[in-house]
Order: sequence, then C-alpha cells, then structure tokens
Amino acid sequence: MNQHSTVATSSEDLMANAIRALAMDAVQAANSGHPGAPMGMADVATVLFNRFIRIDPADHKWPDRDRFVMSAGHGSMLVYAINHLLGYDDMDMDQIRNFRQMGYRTAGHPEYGHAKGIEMTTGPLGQGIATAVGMALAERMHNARFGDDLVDHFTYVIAGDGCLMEGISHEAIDLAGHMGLGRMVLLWDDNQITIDGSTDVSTSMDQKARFAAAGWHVQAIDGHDKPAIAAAITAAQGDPRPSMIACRTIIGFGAPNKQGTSATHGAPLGEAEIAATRAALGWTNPPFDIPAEVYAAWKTIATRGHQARSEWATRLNADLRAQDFMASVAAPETSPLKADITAYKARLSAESPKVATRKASEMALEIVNATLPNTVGGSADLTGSNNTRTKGMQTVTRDDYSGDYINYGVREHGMAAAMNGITLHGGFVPYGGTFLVFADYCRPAIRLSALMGQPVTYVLTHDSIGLGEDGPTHQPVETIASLRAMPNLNVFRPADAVETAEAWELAATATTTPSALCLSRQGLPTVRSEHTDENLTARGAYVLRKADGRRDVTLIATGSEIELAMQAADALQADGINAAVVSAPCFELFAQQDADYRRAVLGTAPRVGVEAAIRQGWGALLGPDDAFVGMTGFGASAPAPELYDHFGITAEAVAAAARKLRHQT
Ligand SMILES: Cc1ncc(C[n+]2csc(CCOP(=O)(O)OP(=O)(O)O)c2C)c(N)n1
Ligand SMILES: [Mg+2]
Repeated sequence: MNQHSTVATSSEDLMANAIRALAMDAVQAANSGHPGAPMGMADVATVLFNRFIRIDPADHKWPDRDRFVMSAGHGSMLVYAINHLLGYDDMDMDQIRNFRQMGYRTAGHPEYGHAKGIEMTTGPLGQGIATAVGMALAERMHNARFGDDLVDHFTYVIAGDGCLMEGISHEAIDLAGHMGLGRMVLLWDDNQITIDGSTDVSTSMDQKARFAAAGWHVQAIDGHDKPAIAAAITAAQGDPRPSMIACRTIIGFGAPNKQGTSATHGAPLGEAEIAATRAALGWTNPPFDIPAEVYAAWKTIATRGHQARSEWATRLNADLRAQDFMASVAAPETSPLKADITAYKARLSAESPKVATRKASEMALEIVNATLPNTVGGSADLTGSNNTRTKGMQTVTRDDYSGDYINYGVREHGMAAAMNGITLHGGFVPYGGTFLVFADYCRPAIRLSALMGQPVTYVLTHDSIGLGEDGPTHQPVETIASLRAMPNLNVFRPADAVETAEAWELAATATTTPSALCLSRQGLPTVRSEHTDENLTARGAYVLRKADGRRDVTLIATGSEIELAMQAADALQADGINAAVVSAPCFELFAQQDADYRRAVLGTAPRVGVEAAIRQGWGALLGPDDAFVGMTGFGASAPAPELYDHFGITAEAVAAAARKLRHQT
C-alpha cells in the first residue's frame, strides 16, 4: 500500500487493515479511546512483526524474546489488536469487543501484568522510551554474562510526537547513545499531529538532528511504504548505534474525511466515518470479524517465534550455565541473604558504630552485593554522596557490558525509568541513588515501578535538614510524605546501621514492591545495641525502648529523630514520666501488621511523633489530640545542629510536648 492508495494489494496490507479495523471498531464500541495512532502506525507495526519480531505467544516470558514497547500508550489498541491476531490465549475477541471495560484486560492504556505480551505499562508519554533503554541495556549486560546463544534480542519502541517532546526522552536518548545500545530501534510515529493540532503549534525541533547529536543512527521513511519500512529496520539492525526511524505517517490512515487531523487522535471516528473507512480500505468484514486468511498470516509470526524459542531451549539445555541463567531470571533467593544480614547485624549491635545511614547503606550493600549475584548499582552522578558503589564493582561501558555499576549521569528520571526496564527485562536486581529531594525528578518512573510492581530500590540520601549547609533547595520536607502517599511503595527511613541492614534485606529480596530508602547524611548512633535475629524493620514499627513501668507516653520517631526521642525519654524518665519509644522505619509495612500487633506497639497512652519533615501522613500513627514535632515549611542553610535548634526539632521539644500531653489527660 502506498500513500495514494488505501486499498489492500498484499497479504501484509490486509494484516495492517485488520489492526485498523479492530482499532476503530473497538474505540467506537467503547465510545472512547484513540484510533488515530494504531491506524497510522498499522503498516509499520505489521512489517515489524511480520518480518522481524521474534516472540512466542505460547511462552510470553521467554527470556530471549524481542521486546516491543508501545511508548505512545494511548495507542493501546495497536497492542491489543496485534496480540489478538497473534493468538495470545488471553486476548480473544471478547477482550477486544470490551475494550476499556471493567474486568477486561484491554484497559485504556496497556497495563503490565494484565495480559501477556504487554512488556510494560505505558500512557505517561516518554516513559516507554526511557524504560526501553533499560531493557536494551539489560539485554547487553545479560549477553555479556551468558553469550549470544542465550541472549540475543532487540528492543523495539513505537514513540509518538508526545514521547519525543517529553523531557525524559532527552535523558533516555542521551543515555542510549552514550551506552551504544545498538539493539534498540525506535520507530517514531512522525505524523505531525498531537491533541492540540499540528505539532508546529508547539515545537520546531529537528528530531533527526537531535537523535544524531546523541549518537544515534537516524533514518527517515514513508511510514506507509512497506518495502521502505522493512529496509529501514534491516539497516537499523545492522548499525552498531541505537536507531531512530522517523516514520512519516498519516494519523487515522484510511479514514477518508478525518485522517491527518487531530480529530482521529482520541475520539471514536463515528458510524459514518467508520463506514467510509471500510469502503476506502476495501474492508468488507463486519466489526470484530477477521477473515481466516488474515489470522493465518499473523499465525505464521507466532509459528516462527515458537520455532526460534525451541531452538533457544535446545541451546539452553546444552549450556553449562543453564542453571545460572535460569537463576538469574528468577526471584532472588532470600535465605542466604537473610543469614548473612543476621550475622552482620549481630556484629553491628556489638560494635555499635556511629555512622550516617547513607554509609550504613554502603556497609549493608557490601553484603547484599556479595550475596546476590546479579545486583546492579548506580547513581545519578552522586556516587560518592549516595555511597552506592561497593568494593570491586565494575563500571558498565559501551565497550564492556560485563560490569555491575552504571554511571547514569545527571539524569534522575532516566535512571529511574531505566531501572524499571532492567527489572522488567529480567536478569538483574537494580538499585540507584540520588538525593531524596530529587525523588521528585524521578517520580513518574517511581510511580510506574509501584504500579507495575517492579522491585527497584531507590537509594535516597541527604534525607532532611540534617544535610545542613546546602540549604532548602536540597532539604526534603514534604518528599517523604509524598512518597508515602504512593500505593505499593515501601518507604524506609532507618534509624541506625542495624535498621539500614534490615531495610536492605527487605528491599533486595522484594518481588512485587519497589523500595525507597531515605538515608541520612549525618552520623547516627546505633540504637539497636541489643541483637535480635528477627528483622524488626519488616514489622514497619516496633517498640525500641519499653516504658519503665506503666506507659505514660509513647514517642514515635523515624530515622535520625530516633536519637532525639531516646534522649527525650531519658529526660522524661528523670521527671518520673514513663515513655516508650517506637521506631517506625516503614509506615507501609506497619499498616500490613495485624491489629493486635499495631495496638500493642502504639499503646493507649498519648503519643508524640517526631520526624524532621511535615506532619502529613502521620495520621496513620497519631490521633488528632497527639503531638508532632517536625517541620512546617522549608528549611534553611546552616550547619545541621543549628538547623535542628532553629526549627525546634530537639529532645527538649519532644519532652515538652510529652509533658503537655500528660497534663491534658
Ligand atoms: C506525560 C503525559 N502528558 C500528557 C498526556 C496526555 N496525552 C495523551 S496523548 C497526547 C498527545 C500525544 O501526541 P502524539 O504522541 O503525537 O500522539 P498522536 O496524536 O500522534 O497519536 C497527550 C498530550 C500523557 N498521556 N502523558
Ligand atoms: Mg503525533
């Protein structure tokens, strides 16, 4: 099919028109959705799948499959139509017919885990590109460990104008070019249309020059010319650089009156235009009815992939490292790490070091990295501050992917998305560092870690005004609360080296929950000087210091403020007030404990919460009449001890708040 004729002349044309028909009919049935992108990119996607992609719908987790990411997630019907036509057993026509309906796998945007063949959740524009960079990097790293026989696949991305306008694309493109990810192929849906109309209302960017400047191989083609599409993908595969193919397409291709306009972007075409499209495409089948010959054509892709997968399985069986390979793509073993961390905790409790929890994190990581064979560290240019690089780690470079430490550069958002891609790809357990306050620079990707249930660990140091002189731009006050607000994210704020080790054990062996470790810059004493085998941090909160006799007041703190709570408890004791101190390193895990445990920890006495951050979120632990000692606004630039005094976050203030509550009851 060329630009001037819409009528199918080949089997591949029919395969593409099947995508168009399913997309327009499903959106019409749902009375919502985005037909334009699937119709516009149907030819590119058909050629990609028909002539290149290696996947096996009968084994959707085959580790050596090609990865396909629909970064322009609003074009979800492209993915669903393809997966239906390929014969995935969980994508029957009922799913297509019930696009965007409750209880079906065909959600408005592709959701990871809802159906097979969806490699990641997309919809927030730009995330797909940046996550795919992580997948492509993981592919090379896994290849460096297991060789071409076992790891040898491509990462394909379809991205729209929106994905390329998003800032995260800049970080991702730069990182991919720098890392020389030659097996990444980005197909840009260059339709010159976004929601507000023509792209020239908002951008003058020369995208091809931008990619070239970042070290990419760049081509431009007519995205409806199948031989040209095939030739470009072949050239992309052969070039050692990551490849961008600008595919000039017509959004809503085939809809005679609406194609080429933003009217097709995100609304049903309407019955009349759908009828006109059927006529223009020569597509005579009723909605949700696909000719057998079209299914047969798509089926050959699945058959080819199945064959490739069985050949791969034969190679795996013959490979001496088969066991190691399978272990690398499975969840990490928990018991060896538990044993090592428990022994380490006993040493810590005996030695009681005074260390910053960022340093304690490095100490724990020495054990994590020695015990788990496939951790991959990194930092967004703050390695020495985040303490993320342990002894013997080797840098991953474009010339040698066998390393285990990634210099993500000053690209927090790109780092976070790449880590999602690394876990989604499989083979590695990633963690990466930045300052806690810059978690906001990663937030959309952290949100996807949580939504997709990917066990990425965020190492977030300099976690309060305790960082001192760098001042309010660098001092998180609302960041912890905002992270706690996110579902399925474990936010840890450990009080000492022991809790930090416990938090790391939980983070490194998590399987469906990402972790944010909030770590201090300043030194903190060991408060867990009495060893327990049990990982108390796993409880979320626990009684660190029992009241001497009947509990008069409960002081609850996290991280660096535990030290203040302990001092306050001493002061209260001198006044004859029995205070218990509760350490609460992870609110989320505490909320998962049974009610009896939670009641026992929190007690019935009045409570004082203390955290060098805002109060929001403490409603989980404090009642309306309880007190809170913390921040109410931004910090300031000064040495840390002066800041604590200035903002009234002191042992005296905690003790005073406790005394006041006592008098009120
Ligand atoms: C981060 C983000 N911002 C905004 C949106 C809302 N949105 C969805 S599609 C779209 C326009 C995308 O244009 P383009 O990528 O060119 O897609 P096309 O119209 O060509 O299908 C916008 C703004 C979004 N999904 N994600
Ligand atoms: Mg567009």
